[in-house]
Amino acid sequence: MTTTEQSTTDAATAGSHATEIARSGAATFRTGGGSVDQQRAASVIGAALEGIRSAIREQKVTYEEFDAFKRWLIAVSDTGEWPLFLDVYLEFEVEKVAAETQDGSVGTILGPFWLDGQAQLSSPATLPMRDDEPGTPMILAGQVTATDGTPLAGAKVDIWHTDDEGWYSGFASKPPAGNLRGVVTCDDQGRYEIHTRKPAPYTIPLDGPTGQMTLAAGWSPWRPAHIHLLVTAPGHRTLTTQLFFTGDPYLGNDVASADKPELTLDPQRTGNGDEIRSDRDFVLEPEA
Ligand code: MBD
Ligand code: FE
Repeated sequence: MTTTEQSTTDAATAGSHATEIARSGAATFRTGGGSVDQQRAASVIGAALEGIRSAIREQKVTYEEFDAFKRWLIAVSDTGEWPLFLDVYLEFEVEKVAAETQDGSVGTILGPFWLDGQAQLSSPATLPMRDDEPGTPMILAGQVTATDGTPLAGAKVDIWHTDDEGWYSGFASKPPAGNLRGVVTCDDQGRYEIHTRKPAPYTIPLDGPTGQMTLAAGWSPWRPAHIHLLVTAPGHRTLTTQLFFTGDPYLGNDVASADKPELTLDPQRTGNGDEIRSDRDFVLEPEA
């Protein structure tokens, strides 16, 4: 994994990095498959194509529109926005299918901005941040247990989120590499405590084809502020989730359709300056 200093933050910069990560299969905690059964290929690909063909028939799509669609698909490739587009507009449906057979805490989509090789920390931990990191100081704490209630000693909480301006380190030029990202090992009772800054709502890049398509349709390009988490423990199924904030103006209108009522935090003031705190336990299902 290389994390180079980027001089600009445009759709193509973030997109090509996300494409590189997706292509490498770095997110191996969830990769699988490999062999494609012919019947499965025919039924899934056939259904997907038929969905598009029926849209063409029903909407009486013109050659001008078909040509614009081709150019748009080429732009998605040129800017490396396939991970962004797929994770914003389709991943939530895949996650719902996966959730049908997953017990334990409620999950949601991974998205395109997870990075491997981040700071390894022990609870209680403070995420890597700038000396003058802007935003409201926030503590997220809780316990990781198995579905039978057993505390999972040594569970890990991999956390990443935007800064107070909505930028992700590793994808935008402003925050330094590794900012507001880390993998926190829980204590011997599976407890974790993470000190960070409250993230801000986020718009997908508006200068790339995914954002342009979103604006062309008059849809909101915003995601509510959120904290991404991967909660892992040996012998247990990884929980991929996000946490949101009560009162966020974009809740219920997430461009990525990934917010769920069960995932909303209601942080309280701790009395230490303007610091806030939320407590959240996670339940992991034993691996099949
Ligand atoms: C994000 O920050 C995100 O989490 C998802 C899923 C898609 C686009 C941007
Ligand atoms: Fe995100």
